[in-house]
Amino acid sequence: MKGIFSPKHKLRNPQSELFGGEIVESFEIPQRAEHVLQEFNKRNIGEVIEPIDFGVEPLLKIHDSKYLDFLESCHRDWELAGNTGDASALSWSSNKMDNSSTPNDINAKLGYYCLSADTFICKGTWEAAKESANVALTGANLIINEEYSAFSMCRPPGHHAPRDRFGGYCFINNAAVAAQYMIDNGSSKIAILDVDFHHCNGTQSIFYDRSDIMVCSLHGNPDEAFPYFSGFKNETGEGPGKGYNFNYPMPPNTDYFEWQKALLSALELINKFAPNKLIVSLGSDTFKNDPISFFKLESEDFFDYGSKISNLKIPTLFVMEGGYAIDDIGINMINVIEGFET
Ligand code: OKP
Ligand code: ZN
Repeated sequence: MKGIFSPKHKLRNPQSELFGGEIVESFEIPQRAEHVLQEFNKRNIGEVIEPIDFGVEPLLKIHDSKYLDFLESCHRDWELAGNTGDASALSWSSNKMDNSSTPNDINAKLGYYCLSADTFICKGTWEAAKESANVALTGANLIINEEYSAFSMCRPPGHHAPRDRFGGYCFINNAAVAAQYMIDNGSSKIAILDVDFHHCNGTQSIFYDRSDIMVCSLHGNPDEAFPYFSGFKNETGEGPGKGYNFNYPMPPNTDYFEWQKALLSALELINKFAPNKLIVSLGSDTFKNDPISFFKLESEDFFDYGSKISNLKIPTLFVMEGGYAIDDIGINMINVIEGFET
C-alpha cells in the first residue's frame, strides 16, 4: 500500500492548548505524523509519495468560502490586532438575536467559526490544513486510478470540522473532501467508517442529508466524551439521508471484545450498502494508554480490526485522524494497515 505524507504538516505547531482549566502542551503535535511515517517505512508497507496540490476547488465543495477565507487570514489579522500568542476564541454569540452572521472583527470571527476552545490557531495552521487535505485528495486520486488501498497520513486531523467551524484540532474535513472528490470522479456510492475514539460530528453533519455517502462512527458516548453534542444512536440522517448515518456510542472502559461487535455491525451495514469505495477515518485514540480517551484497545487489536475491515473487499483509503499516545501511535496505526494487507 502506498503512503501519502507531507513535511508541511509541521507548520501546524501550536504552542499550547486549553485543557482541564490549564494551558498545557498540545496533544496534537508534529511528532505524531513523524512516528507514523517512521513505522510505515520501518515495516516496508510501500512507497511514500508527496501530495499533489489540488487547489481550493475541492475544498469549496465541502466548506463555506467565508470560512476558508477566515482560516487563511486568521493568524495575520490576529497579529495585526496586536496579539502575540496563538489565536484563540474568547467571545461567543450570546443568543439567537445577535447579529453575528457576518462578523468583521477578528475576535468576532474566531468566536463565530470556533466549535471548541481547545484549538488555537498558529501561524502555519492554514498552510498545514490545506496540505493535509491535499494528502487526503492525493490518496483519493490513487484509489480512483485503480490502486486498491492507500494511507493518507493527514495532519492536522479533520473529522470534527463541519462546513464552517474549526475545533477538536480540526480545520478542513479531509475525509469529507476525499469522499466528495471520489463522487465527483465517477463513484456513485462511498462509505466512511470512522474508528477514531471521538464522534465525527463534522463528517456526519456534512453528509447528514445525503444517501450517496454513508457515515458509520464508533466512539466514546457523547454523554461523557467530546464532542458532547452529537454522536448519539438516534442520529440516523435526515431527508434523503435518512438511514445512511449510524452511530455506535460506547461507555468508558470499552475493550476490544465489545468494540469489535460494533465494528462487525458497522461492516455489515457497509457491506449491504455496497459502496464503490471505502474511506476509513483512522484514529488510534481507542488505545488503552491514550491520554485523552477512555477505551481499552491493545496494540494487537488494531491489527485484528484492520484484517476485519479488509474482509469487505472494497478499495479503501485510510485517512489519519487522532491518536495521542505518542510512543505507540506508529505501532497502532500501522498495525491497522498491516492487518488490512494480510
Ligand atoms: C480530536 B480527534 C475534553 C477535551 C476535548 C478535544 C479532543 C479532540 C480530539 N475534556 N479535547 O478526534 O482525535
Ligand atoms: Zn479522536
